[in-house]
Amino acid sequence: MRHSPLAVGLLLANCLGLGHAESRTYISCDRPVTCCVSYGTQTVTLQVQAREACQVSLWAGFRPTWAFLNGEKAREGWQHAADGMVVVQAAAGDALWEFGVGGWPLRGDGPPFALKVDGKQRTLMPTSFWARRMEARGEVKLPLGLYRVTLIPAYPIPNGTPAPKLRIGGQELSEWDEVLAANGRQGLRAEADALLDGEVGLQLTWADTFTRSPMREILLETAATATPLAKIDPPDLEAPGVIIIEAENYTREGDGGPVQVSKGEHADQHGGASIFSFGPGKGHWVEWEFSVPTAGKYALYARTATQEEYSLRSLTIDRKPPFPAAALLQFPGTGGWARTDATQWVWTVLAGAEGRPPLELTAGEHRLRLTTVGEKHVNVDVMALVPKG
Ligand SMILES: [Ca+2]
Repeated sequence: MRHSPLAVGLLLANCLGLGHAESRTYISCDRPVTCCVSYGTQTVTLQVQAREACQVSLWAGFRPTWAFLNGEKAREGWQHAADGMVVVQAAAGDALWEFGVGGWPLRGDGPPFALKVDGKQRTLMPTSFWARRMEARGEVKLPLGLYRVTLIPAYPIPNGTPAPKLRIGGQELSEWDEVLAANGRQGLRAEADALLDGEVGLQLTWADTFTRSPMREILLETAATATPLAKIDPPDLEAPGVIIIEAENYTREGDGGPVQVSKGEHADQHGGASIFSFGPGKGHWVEWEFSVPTAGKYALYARTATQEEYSLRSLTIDRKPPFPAAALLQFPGTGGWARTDATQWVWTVLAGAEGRPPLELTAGEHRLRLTTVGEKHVNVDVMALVPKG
């Protein structure tokens, strides 16, 4: 933090000043008055509660180049005495004085900046400035997907400046990596992609004192758009060459869990069991090892149930996405968890249909992994690899 204010709260009962060990007077006044002083880096804030007009002398430690009184520029009513001392003519009542060095800080409305999605401007974000904070708000409509978020400052941000915070779609991003963005500008990229859907509200707050607006634009870049999986008729599991992967026979899991194995607690389970508690931990993955007797192309089917509106998973085969859409597969909501109602188990096809390529598998051992994206559960009963002619 650039500002680590030393807050000095004091009640001055009389005309006495408050000093310290080196006999410096921090603050003094000619009438009984209540004051609170806080020191930042090259800023000083003085709150005064005075019953009558009075004169307050304050040690700032610098010669101020600007002052605000109650948020308004104050060119009068104060003066720099000498040696970092500032003398304020305080009126009766409450007052907030701020002093600092450098250009006049922005207050009130500032210039709006652009919010771009995949290079196209979608909206303008109006800005507002306070003593130690700027804020910008906006809204944009987006398809369900993962988005890379980059803030493009208007000028190089000095070292030691606190990090901005961006609330976007209910998530708060506050960890940033410095990157060279696609538009050739230095940017701050969120460490994690944001999962966004529908009307997405944005609120950027930046806790610092700004003499000019620090923001040029916010860039959202689509990392993956969700691919909805359609509910389909069950595949023929008895057909020649079909490889069955029972969900309950998973090999390992990580970054969340543990998944629970249901042995008869759910309706009509293939193989007598299924898994539940898959998710909601972000990034929770489950992996299955399976053996392919004959090399070839295979469609991949899954039987799942979820009471959620939908549930997102990424798919990898041997730790790699087999095709781009595998980064964000959207399992459909099925109306329940299939605890008692077997119709809540629904088949979908992940690969080898609906425009997605089949899996090309060599003979031998392979690993299939599903990783939670977002925070929604899905129950999995069984998966099937069906040879594609
Ligand atoms: Ca099963």
